[in-house]
Amino acid sequence: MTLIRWVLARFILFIDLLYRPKGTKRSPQEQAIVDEKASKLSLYQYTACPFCVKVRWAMRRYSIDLETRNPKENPIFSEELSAGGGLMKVPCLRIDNAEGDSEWLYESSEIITYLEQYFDLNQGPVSNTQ
Ligand SMILES: N[C@@H](CCC(=O)N[C@@H](CS)C(=O)NCC(=O)O)C(=O)O
Repeated sequence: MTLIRWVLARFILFIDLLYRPKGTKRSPQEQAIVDEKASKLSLYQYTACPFCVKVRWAMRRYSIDLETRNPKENPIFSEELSAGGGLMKVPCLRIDNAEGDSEWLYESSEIITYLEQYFDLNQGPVSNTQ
């Protein structure tokens, strides 16, 4: 079982490398807006989880540099995820707001949809209105 898991993890990492998308080119000013907005978000994820790879591909495709936190590698991240999000499940997007509270969003497809809306990715140049 451990061997199968190991092989599967290597396969996922290989596919991740092989099909990793190219990034979005922006002006330095536009990228700075994206980076500032990204600083309010962090992604709890595992390296070889296919759903996490899907979210990381979207981040890469859109050139969104989120902080990634691996609960398997850091017990603090593990505690944050289970206490804050309520589930020990990845991927999970943590959204920190101005009041110091956090929202926790599970489900890879919902995370990608959230990123597309938060960064206005389907509506041309990035704005800093959020
Ligand atoms: N439908 C979810 C699936 C996420 C999922 O199954 N993640 C696995 C890791 S690959 C996990 O965290 N499992 C632990 C659990 O479900 O408690 C998504 O698209 O994000």
